[in-house]
Amino acid sequence: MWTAITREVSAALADCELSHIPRKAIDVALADAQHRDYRRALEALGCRVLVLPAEPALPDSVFVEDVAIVLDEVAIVTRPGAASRRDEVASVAVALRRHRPVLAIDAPGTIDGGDVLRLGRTLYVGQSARSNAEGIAQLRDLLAGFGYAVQGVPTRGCLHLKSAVTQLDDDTLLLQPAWVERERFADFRVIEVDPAEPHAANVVRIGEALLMPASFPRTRQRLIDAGYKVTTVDVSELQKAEGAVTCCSLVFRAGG
Ligand code: CIR
Repeated sequence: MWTAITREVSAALADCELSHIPRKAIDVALADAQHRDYRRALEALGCRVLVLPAEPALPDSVFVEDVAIVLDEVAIVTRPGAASRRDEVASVAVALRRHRPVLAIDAPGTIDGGDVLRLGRTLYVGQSARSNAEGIAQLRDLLAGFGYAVQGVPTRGCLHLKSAVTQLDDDTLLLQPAWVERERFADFRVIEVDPAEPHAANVVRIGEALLMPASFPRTRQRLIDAGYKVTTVDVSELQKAEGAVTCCSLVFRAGG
């Protein structure tokens, strides 16, 4: 059974961190409605969706992906690169402790979960403005005993590694070649985003199904043509906060 931890949109979402896109007015009520649709989409794909209450004082707290890495054996709560986001961690750690032993990244290490792409027993971690060498080294040490390798990957021009590359199936990645070198993933088949849709590489994979933003029809068509089953959800207001679809949930296997 798939479980997805999510958190309701903060009323302060408009005060979010922004790194690579200009600030635009965000309709928080619409963001809230879109987040509900996102949760319904996850349910339709077979997830049991847990919803943490909104954190009114933490603008980016809807983006729960960044505060934890959840593996089959263990969860790691991160120390987010943006100081404004560090108070998001504690409540997610409480929720995770019901499902996994929980370990933590400590200062001066930083990691954003959006930088962590697990492919089999290797965790690729974006060497971004949010995830530093100390955080990556700590993650490597924490996971060595569980049989996971941790490998840093340079990124450029994007917020997180998973802005640039996500997994479509065990052998295939969806990738934005302007933001990460394709050669870093030489063992994988790669489908590139449509050049007109630079932000389209971020998709949620639940088993055989994919969930992606509605705003990338060309890339979606590439995936459909390649035989994937693709569901879309309108996340325009969350995209204005530099979020997309993976960032709004922590998906893992739990319970029977
Ligand atoms: C931030 O800059 O931290 C938020 N405004 C957006 C975080 C999106 N997270 C993600 O894609 N994993």
